[in-house]
Amino acid sequence: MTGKLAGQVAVVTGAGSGIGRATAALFAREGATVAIVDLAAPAAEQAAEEITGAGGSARAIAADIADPGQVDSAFGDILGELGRVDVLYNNAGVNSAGSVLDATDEDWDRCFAVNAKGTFLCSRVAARAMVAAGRGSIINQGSVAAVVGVANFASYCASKGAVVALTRSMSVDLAPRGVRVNVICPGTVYTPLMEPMLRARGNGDMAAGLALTTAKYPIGRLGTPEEIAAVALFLACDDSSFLTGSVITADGGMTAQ
Ligand code: 1HS
Repeated sequence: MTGKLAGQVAVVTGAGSGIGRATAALFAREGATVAIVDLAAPAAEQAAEEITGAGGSARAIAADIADPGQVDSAFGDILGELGRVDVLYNNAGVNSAGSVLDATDEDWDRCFAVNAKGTFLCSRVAARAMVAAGRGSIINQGSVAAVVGVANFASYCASKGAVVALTRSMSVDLAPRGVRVNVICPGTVYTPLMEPMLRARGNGDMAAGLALTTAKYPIGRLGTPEEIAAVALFLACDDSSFLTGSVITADGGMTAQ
């Protein structure tokens, strides 16, 4: 451990599984007290227990980040108990298969409610605390789907494009106030979130969907949660002190081709 986040408070949304869980564990190993925010209370509590069991500091908070009241309540608890928010990783998200021909209103609304509005709601309350402290780092979760067109993924692509645009806007608003805002655009990482997409791509065959997806990545494999967590740590700590408004693709070369 190098203590890159020693003494800091980090909020990670969607930290009950996948990239968020790996990032929360890494942030804790680097000295942060981590608020594990997740829709699923049992997953949040298990992630927090894993961190505290390993000697780290964590709190579990169940919240739907698409719900303004739940976001305000969650951050009220975090600020009330921990007194500050130094890092916010807006990792929580949903995806939904479907092209413009067959995606439903509900697909669109849910993708935007969680991916775009959830990022906005959490950023608004965290940024107010960070501005008051004169420093902070907000990391948003974009996607390669915000950079290139992904077939059969209309609502998700659009919502992640909104996250990239929001990141840029927030970065110019907050830079003079000492708060940096950047976005990671991961390629596919094999997590529970991705299984519906992989299975759909393989017409019900997960192995076929995985092969078709992996073929899109020049590096020859999908990413791991830990590889994205390492990028989040870079953006969270002062190693990235001159970065704000940056779009960091972490995609095994997928968008380079
Ligand atoms: C879910 C993640 O943001 C990546 S979007 C899917 C891109 S690809 O792997 O299907 O090319």
